[in-house]
Amino acid sequence: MNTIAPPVALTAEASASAPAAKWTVSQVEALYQLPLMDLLFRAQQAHRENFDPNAVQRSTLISIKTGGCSEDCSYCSQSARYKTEVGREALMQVEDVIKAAREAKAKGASRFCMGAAWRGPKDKDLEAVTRMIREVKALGLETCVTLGMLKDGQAEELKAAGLDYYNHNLDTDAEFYDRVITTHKHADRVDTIGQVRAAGIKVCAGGIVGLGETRRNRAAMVAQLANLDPPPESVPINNLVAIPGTPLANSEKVDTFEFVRTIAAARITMPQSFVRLSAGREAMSEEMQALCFFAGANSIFYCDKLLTTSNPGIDRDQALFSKLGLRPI
Ligand code: SAM
Ligand code: DTB
Ligand code: SF4
Repeated sequence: MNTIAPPVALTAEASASAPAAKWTVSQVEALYQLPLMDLLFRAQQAHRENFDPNAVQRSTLISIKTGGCSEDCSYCSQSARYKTEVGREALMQVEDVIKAAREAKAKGASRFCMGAAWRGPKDKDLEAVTRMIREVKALGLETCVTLGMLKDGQAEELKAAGLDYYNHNLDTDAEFYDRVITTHKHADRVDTIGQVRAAGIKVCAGGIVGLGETRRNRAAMVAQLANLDPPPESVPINNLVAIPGTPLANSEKVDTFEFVRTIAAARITMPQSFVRLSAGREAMSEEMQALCFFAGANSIFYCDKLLTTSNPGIDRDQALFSKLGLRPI
C-alpha cells in the first residue's frame, strides 16, 4: 500500500520560533492522490481508532435570520447583492425558535444549530440570540450558532449564555478566498475562530467543495483546518448547492470521488474531529452518502431544510440509517 509521511515533525529551529505546520499542503494533496481503496482504508483506520464507525451525530439546523446579508459570498442565496429567491426576513422570535428546538429534540437531534445571515451580530442581536441559547440549552440540547464575524467580547457573551459550539467556516483556501468573497478576508475568519477558541467555546469550522477551486486549493483548505491548534471539534464539509442568481449558479459539479476524497482527507488529518457531511446531501445518492460515511463522515444535518435549501429530511435519513445499520449518537 502507498504510504504518505505522517505530519511534519517539529524541527528544533521551527519549534523555537513559531509552531510549525502539522500538515503541509503537499502532504494532504498526496493523500488525495492515493488510490481510492488505499485512501478509504486509511480513513477507516483513523475513524475506527477514534470513533464508533456505525454511529452518526445528528444536528438540526434552523435559519433564525434569513437573507439581506451585506456580504458578497458568491455561493450564497442570502447575499443582498444577488437576485435570488430568498428575501430579507427579520430575526425570529425566541418562542418560535424554542418551539422548533423542542420538535428537533423530539425527533432525535442531539444538537440545535441556529444560523443568521449577518456579516456579524450587532449588540442588540446578540442579546436576543443569547436568550435563544439559554432556552435551547435548558431543553437538554447542545447549542451551536453561526452569526458571522465576532467583535471583541461577543464570544465571551455567547459562552456565558452556555453556547457549546460556534460555526465559522474557512470555506476555501486562503489563496483562493478573494475569488469567491471580497467583502471580508480569510484572515478575518481565522481571527473569529481564534476568539471563539479563546472564549472556551468548541469550534465548528469547515468549508465548501465545488466553488471552482483546484484539488490543491481543496488540500490547502483541509491543511489549514487541520493546522488550527487544536483542530476544530466539528468539521462540516459542504458540497456547493448551486443557487440561481448567484455568481456560482452554473459552477461545475465536483466529481463524486473527489468529494469523497475530501471527506477522507479531513478524517485522516483531523482524526478526533466529527466530520459533517453537510450541505448538498439532497443531490447525493444513498450510495454516495454511504461512501462518505465509510470515508469517515460521522455527522449530518437532520432536518427537511438547511438554511434556505432543502435537505433529505428525517424520514429519508431514518430509512438510510436503517439500511446502513447506522445509529444516532
Ligand atoms: N453568515 C454567517 C457566515 O457566513 O459565517 C453564517 C451563515 S453562512 C450561510 C454558513 C455557511 O454556510 C457558509 O460559511 C458556507 O460554508 C455555507 N453555505 C452557504 N451557502 C452555501 C451553498 N450554497 N452551498 C453550500 N454551502 C453553503
Ligand atoms: C455549514 O457548514 N453548513 C450549514 C451550516 N454550516 C450553517 C449551512 C449550509 C447552507 C446551505 C445553503 C442554504 O441552505 O442556504
Ligand atoms: Fe452572508 Fe454568511 Fe451568506 Fe456570506 S455566507 S453572504 S456572510 S449569510
